[in-house]
Amino acid sequence: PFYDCIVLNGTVVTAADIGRYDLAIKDGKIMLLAPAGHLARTSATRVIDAEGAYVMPGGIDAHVHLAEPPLFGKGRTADDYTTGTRSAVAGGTTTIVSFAPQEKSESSLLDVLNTTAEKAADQAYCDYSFHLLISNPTAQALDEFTALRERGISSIKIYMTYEALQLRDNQILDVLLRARETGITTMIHAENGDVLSWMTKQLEDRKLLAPKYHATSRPQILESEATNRAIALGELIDTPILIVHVSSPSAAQVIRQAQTKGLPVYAETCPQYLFLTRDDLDKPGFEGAKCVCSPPPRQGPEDHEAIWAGLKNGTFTILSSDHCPFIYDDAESGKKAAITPEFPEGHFKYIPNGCPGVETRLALTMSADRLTPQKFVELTSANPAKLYGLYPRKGALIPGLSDADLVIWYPSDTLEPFPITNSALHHNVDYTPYEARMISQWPRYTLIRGEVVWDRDNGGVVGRKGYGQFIKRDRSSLTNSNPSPWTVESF
Ligand code: DUC
Ligand code: ZN
Ligand code: ZN
Ligand code: ZN
Repeated sequence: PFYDCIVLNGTVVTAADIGRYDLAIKDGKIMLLAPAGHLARTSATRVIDAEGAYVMPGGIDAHVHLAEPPLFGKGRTADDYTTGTRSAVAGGTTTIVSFAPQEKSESSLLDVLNTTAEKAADQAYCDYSFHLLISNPTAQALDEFTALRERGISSIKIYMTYEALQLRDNQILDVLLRARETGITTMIHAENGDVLSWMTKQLEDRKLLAPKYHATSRPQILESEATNRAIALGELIDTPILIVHVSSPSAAQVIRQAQTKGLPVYAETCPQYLFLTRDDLDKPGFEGAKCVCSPPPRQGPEDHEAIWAGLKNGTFTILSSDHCPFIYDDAESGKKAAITPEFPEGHFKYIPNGCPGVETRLALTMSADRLTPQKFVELTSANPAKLYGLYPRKGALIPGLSDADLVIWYPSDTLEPFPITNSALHHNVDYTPYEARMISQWPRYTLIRGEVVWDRDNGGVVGRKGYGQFIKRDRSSLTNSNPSPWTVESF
């Protein structure tokens, strides 16, 4: 047969279009899109009948934490490159971008990149790249930005909070200027770390320590203030920034204002800000700890509505998982996160911040049925590919150019609504914050470079560890590529 695989009778969706097509794959690439009924079954070695279901470019999750040491000072991440990417493919995600975290004591970013690359080598089920997480922007670290670009790394993440990670405004400016010069996109965790410490002290003084006070310690204003400041610093340097994991309607509003001015400000949100609320942190004992993430889930339906609106109106560029589960009860160290001799009942400030979600991101969002299929692809695949320099190899279905990375869903109304259960997931975590939540869709097949790696009804995860490749990335294609030199005289 001429083709390796054909997908017949699909409702093929990209960020731009939707229509009934047959699709042909050869040598791991999309080779042809043809009107439905055009391709003979005998033309390919493997035939997949989509039966009218959506066929989309595979999910790209540009915010995933794997195999990280206890950088937040508490707990190590639960998933490594094997379990995290296995979970990804079972949820329809074909490429992840995870973090290569610099600790303050490490001066060379290239060393950090090499260490992380070793952790991922021959381990991954899906394709992957890294964002460099910068906690100590020394002269040496900044000088290495050019070398990072040559290694295919075109984005970095910085923090405005957490003692072990927080950069001061002058350090942020140093980073942004060098990022501008080297064509790097800077992701910013925008929460005011000093206000957060102060709020935490107020709660401690009143002995308010249960998990729900995690949310109290991080009110919306602390996010919108930092977001506003991050945008101001980015405007001063005139360089693109992305605000990660936006949870607050007030922060979304600040971002929208900046975008309306024409500033290159991008934003990400996550399912936990569409489906969880502060009440999920308020459960007996330390159960609520499972939904502690930062920023915290907000108050209720009005907050969720504002985030959905931001997804629809373009305020949010991407929808990522921020998959960041931790080992709470660590057999290796014998430590229980959140429990200390001083606070035997636990204390919210010792709960590691993050929850699992790489596997549930697409199914939860699809089942909510709030976005057009094209918008769904834009937010979960095409835009992350463009923003982080993977497009059109990833995030598109352009014959000859795009990898044959696909997520194929069930025909509508063929799955009875069913509950999410942790036992059906593939991560290395003993809970999901979405346990028992009803959904109506799940990826039926996931293909990466033409190979079926997930077949829900015949074998489940059928891909293999080590199949996933490191993908070199170009600069972002969402902004102009050649800014004029930055000078202080222009102010
Ligand atoms: N930020 C993240 O991006 N992930 C987990 C915790 C955090 O604060
Ligand atoms: Zn963060
Ligand atoms: Zn994160
Ligand atoms: Zn989280």
